[in-house]
Amino acid sequence: MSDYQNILVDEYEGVVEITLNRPDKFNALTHGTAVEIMKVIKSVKRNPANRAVLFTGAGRGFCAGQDLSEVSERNDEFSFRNHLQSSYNPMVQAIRSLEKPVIGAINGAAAGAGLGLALSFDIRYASEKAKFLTAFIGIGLAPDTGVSYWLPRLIGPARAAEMLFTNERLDARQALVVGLVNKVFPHDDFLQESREFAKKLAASPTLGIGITKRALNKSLGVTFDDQLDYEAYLQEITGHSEDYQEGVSAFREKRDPQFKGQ
Ligand code: T3D
Repeated sequence: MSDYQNILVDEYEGVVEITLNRPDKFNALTHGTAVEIMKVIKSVKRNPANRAVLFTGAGRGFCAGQDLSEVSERNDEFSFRNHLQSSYNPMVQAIRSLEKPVIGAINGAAAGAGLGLALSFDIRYASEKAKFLTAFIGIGLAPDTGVSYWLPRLIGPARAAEMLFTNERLDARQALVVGLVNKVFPHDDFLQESREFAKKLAASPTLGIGITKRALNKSLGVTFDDQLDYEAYLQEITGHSEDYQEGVSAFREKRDPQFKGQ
C-alpha cells in the first residue's frame, strides 16, 4: 500500500495509518485524494489483519477541505453535485460503512470537506493545535461531505447553525467541551497517544466493534422499538463469535482475553 500521490500509508500491529500528505496545501482535498483514500479503505475492508484505521495529516493542518487552488481550472460546465457524488460522498460513505474502528488524530485545522472527513471517523483525538471550522459559508457555499448531518447530531442544531452560518473557529478545548472531539493532548504527545489508542482497539474484539458500528449507524434513522429488534439480530452474530467464547473463557479463568476479531 505505498504507491500514492496524496497520502502516506503505514501498517503496524493491526493498525493502518493514513496520513494526508499535501502539507503545502494544508492537505486540501482533490478527487485524487478521495480515490486514494477509498482504495485503502477497500483494501482494509478485505484484509482481516487490518483491524483499525488511524487518520492524521502531515505538517501544520489536518485538512483544509476542497483544494481551492484547482477551482480556477473549472469551466461553466463544472457540476458541483457530480464532483461531490463521485469523490467526497463515496469517500465518507466508505469510512462510515467500514466495520472496523476509525480514529482521527487531528493535528491542525479541519475545514470544509476536511471537517466532513474528520466527522466521518468514529472517534477523534486532537492536538492542542487543532481547530475546527465549517469554512463553506466563508466562500458562499452550503455544507457538504456530511457536515450538515454530523454537526447537529454531535453538538446540537443551534450550535451547528452558529458554526455553519458564521464560520466560527473552535479551538481544540472548545471542540472538546461541545463534543466534537473525544480527547485533547499536548501537541508533542498527541500522535503517540492516538497510535496507542488505535493499537489497543486493533487488539480488541474487532468483529464486535464492527457490528457495534453497524448498530450505531442504524440507530441514527430508526425508532427505539426497531433498534431493539436490530440489536437482538446483531447479538445473534456476536454471540456466535470466537471472541465471545474467548471473552467468557478468559473471564472464568481470571486471565486476559486474546481477541482475534473473529
Ligand atoms: O468547490 C467545490 O469543489 C465544492 C466543495 C467544497 C468543499 C469544501 O471543502 S469548501 C471549503 C474549502 N476550504 C476553505 O475554504 C478553507 C480555506 N482555508 C482556510 O480557511 C485557512 O487556510 C485554514 C483555516 C485552513 C488555515 O488557516 P491558517 O491561517 O492556519 O493558514 P493559511 O495561511 O490560511 O494557509 C496555509 C497555506 O495553506 C496557504 O498557502 P501559502 O500561502 O502558504 O502558500 C493557503 O493558501 C493554503 N491553503 C489553505 N486552505 C487551502 C489552501 N490551499 C488550497 N486549498 C485550500 N482549501
